[in-house]
Amino acid sequence: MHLGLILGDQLTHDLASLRVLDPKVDRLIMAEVRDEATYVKHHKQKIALLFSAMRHFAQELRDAGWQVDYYEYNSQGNFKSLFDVVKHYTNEYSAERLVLTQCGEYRLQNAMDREWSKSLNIPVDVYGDDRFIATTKEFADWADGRKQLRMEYFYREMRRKTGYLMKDDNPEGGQWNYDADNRKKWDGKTPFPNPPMFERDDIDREVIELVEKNFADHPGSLDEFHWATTRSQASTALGFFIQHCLSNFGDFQDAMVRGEKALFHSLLSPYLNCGLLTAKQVCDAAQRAWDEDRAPLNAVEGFIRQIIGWREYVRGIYWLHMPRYAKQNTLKNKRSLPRYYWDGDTKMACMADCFKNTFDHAYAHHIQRLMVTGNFALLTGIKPEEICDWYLAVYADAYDWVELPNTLGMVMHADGGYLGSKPYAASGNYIHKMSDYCSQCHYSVKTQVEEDSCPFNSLYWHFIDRHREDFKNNHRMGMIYRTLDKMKDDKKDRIIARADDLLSRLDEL
Ligand code: FAD
Ligand code: DLZ
Ligand code: SF4
Repeated sequence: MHLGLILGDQLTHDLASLRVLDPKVDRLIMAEVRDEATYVKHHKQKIALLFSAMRHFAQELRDAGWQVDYYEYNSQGNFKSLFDVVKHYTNEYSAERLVLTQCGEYRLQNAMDREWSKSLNIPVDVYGDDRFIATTKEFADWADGRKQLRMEYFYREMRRKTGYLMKDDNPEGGQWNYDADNRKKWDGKTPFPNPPMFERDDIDREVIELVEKNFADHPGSLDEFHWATTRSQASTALGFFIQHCLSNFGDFQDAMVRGEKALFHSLLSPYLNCGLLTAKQVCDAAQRAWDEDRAPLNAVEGFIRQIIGWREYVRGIYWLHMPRYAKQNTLKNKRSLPRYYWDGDTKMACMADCFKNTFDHAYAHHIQRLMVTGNFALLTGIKPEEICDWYLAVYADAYDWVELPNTLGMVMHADGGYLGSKPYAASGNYIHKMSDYCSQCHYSVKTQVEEDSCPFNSLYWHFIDRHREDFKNNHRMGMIYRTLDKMKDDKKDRIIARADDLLSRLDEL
């Protein structure tokens, strides 16, 4: 008999490994283990969501006729790692081989490739994860020979491959990308939908108690744990998004509003990443909304682009360049992560709101991650490794394959501009333009060098100034350097001095 290992982010019935196993003779194992739950200090909601979704999925598999051995956290045997569990069951059943679908994370796949087969003394068969639109080989072929990659060109390939928003060989509406129409500040009128809050069942309650007890020192709170933990709840979440949010998703995609968790964002990433939903299912639903005239093109295109474009693109980069990718630090950052990334306590209103969303919900929407907490880490020169570990820990959707390129590449520009052509550095002005944060902040977004001036304002110019050598040949940065060069010396000196002062006492801001 063969043994199939189903990982916590592989909760999909049509998984490649399940297709080659036979429920009549083979067995499946799933396991909650300390190594996976603590390789970073995952947010309590991330662990609860995953353990509960794993337990519900095991039940679905049994209902479908599979024999599943499910190892609950800290139960008999006290196994610490997936390997310990697998070894136990391969011995117990004298399994002839272990079968699995490729891991999402290099860390685990590499350990399997190097040690598992040898130590288990049986073959380990790994099948490609075909829940993604592109295979890793397809991406590598596309990237081959290109010095710099651009998401836009890869995305067009994926549009052609899937047929989403295509009319014969042309994009719907005549344009591939409607990003320019997706940058409105919230109009103060369009009401925010209330995302569904799912009722908790016995499995949820048991897991929540387990997490409270065993992971008390992990970040975040379980008080508002509303994530879907079953496939059917995740489908409800998808239906809700398509019906109530998608039509406004495009216009307000980059907007931020104090106290508003998600605006018109989908909140679907945790389900996509653990397998309760698939990319195809989600994009099919968006395409249907377009076909039936239920949402405008800038919204549907913007949404589909995030999934078949960005999501696939970052995964391709990850597998093409790991493990080297994780070690890059092109801007030579040395600073440690300020205290408030862990306790949320800062006078900067924008940062405080993003941290609150993060700790209360294990969620922040893209612009909060990119242009607030990420931008601040970029401007202040935080070590990529520390900020990457933070993003990997605090979000319910965080897995290395998607978090790392987004943080190290998109936010920190630590890959030398391989993933994105220009750093997403911005002063307080951008945050002011896209949100209502600044009107209620201790700091003033209008000034640069006063005692209460917005920290982003001087830190922005400090970043631009100190990285002149890194960016002087980047034509997309030309205007910025011309503005800096036109600045009067004494003004520039005062801005740099203000930023130096802030950098010397970051924890106090
Ligand atoms: P929506 O705005 O509704 O977008 C729809 C879907 O598109 C998302 O569910 C997601 O699957 C996909 N998507 C959107 N943007 C991206 C992107 N840049 N990369 C990959 N997929 C994308 N996303 C993760 O899934 N896991 C992560 O660990 C993660 N870490 C990030 C770290 C940083 C520093 C940044 C800037 C972004 C990160 N993202 C990550 C991307 C993005 O912020 C989240 O996917 C998104 O906020 C999830 O919320 P949502 O489902 O409401 O997204
Ligand atoms: C994220 C996570 C956590 C918190 N716990 C488990 C676990 O106990 N068992 C498991 O199989 N998977 C878990 N995961 C997801 C894994 O970390 C993920 O499957 C690997 O990183 C490979 O992508
Ligand atoms: Fe953030 Fe600066 Fe605005 Fe305060 S003034 S909310 S720190 S951008």
